[in-house]
Order: sequence, then C-alpha cells, then structure tokens
Amino acid sequence: MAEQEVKLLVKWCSPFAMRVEWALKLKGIRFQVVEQDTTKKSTLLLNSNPIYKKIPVLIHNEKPICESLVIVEYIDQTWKNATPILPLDPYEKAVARFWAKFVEEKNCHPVGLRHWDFQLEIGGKGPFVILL
Ligand SMILES: N[C@@H](CCC(=O)N[C@@H](CS)C(=O)NCC(=O)O)C(=O)O
Repeated sequence: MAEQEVKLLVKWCSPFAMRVEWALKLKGIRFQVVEQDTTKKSTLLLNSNPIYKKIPVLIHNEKPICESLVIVEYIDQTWKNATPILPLDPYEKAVARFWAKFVEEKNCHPVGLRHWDFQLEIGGKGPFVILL
C-alpha cells in the first residue's frame, strides 16, 4: 500500500479512542495521535465530525471517519493483510456486531476489566470481543 497519512483525534481517557488505538496497533499501522480538549472543541474536530462533534475520529489521507465501531470496521477492511479483527464469516461478524452494540447499550466500558468478565460470561470467541 502507498504511503498513508493516518491521524487519530483522541482524548487520553476515552475508552472509545482506546478501542481504535488498539485496532491500529493490532494491524501495525503507524499513526499520529492528535489529543483533543472536548471542552473546547478544535476546528479540526468540528470539521471532521460535524454531526456528533465527538472523538475518536480517524483521518485517513485527509478523509475523516467517525464512530469507534465504524472506524474499527474501516481499519479492518482497509488493512486486510494484517491480523483480522472481525470474523470473516457473515454470521460470526453479525454476532460480533450484536455484542458490541449490547455492550454500548448496557453502558459498559468498552475496554478494561469489566470486558474481561463479560468475555468470560459469554464464552468470548477471540480478540474481537475484547476489542469491541
Ligand atoms: N459512540 C461514540 C462515542 C464517542 C464519545 O462518547 N466520545 C466522547 C469522549 S469518551 C466525546 O467525544 N465526548 C465529547 C462530547 O460529548 O461533547 C463512539 O463510539 O465513537
């Protein structure tokens, strides 16, 4: 793949940003972290995510992608030759998306110890459960 410019707008304590950082690291992608103050939103953030005005935002070759789960899926599809994050099988992928949505709706912290408990509870099937 040609030279890539990958920037990630984050807030250091955001579990949603961590989710994306893990995905990029898992794929071995070099990226620039751009820390944001969400109490004083930058023009870059407002222009990149005008709908939700939230981090994380991935900016890949000047194109912004918003929403952490959408970003993880984008990363998985764009850098296909590295470790897969989501299952390839459509059914397994749907199950992964279901649990990711469940975790969000139950307001669980998407990373961290609670997730490990959750993974054990449902008999987690691989890194995607932890990451998502
Ligand atoms: N559903 C979003 C949630 C992102 C989110 O809630 N980001 C928080 C930081 S953890 C944020 O930017 N908050 C600023 C605000 O709400 O104005 C995602 O998955 O990316």
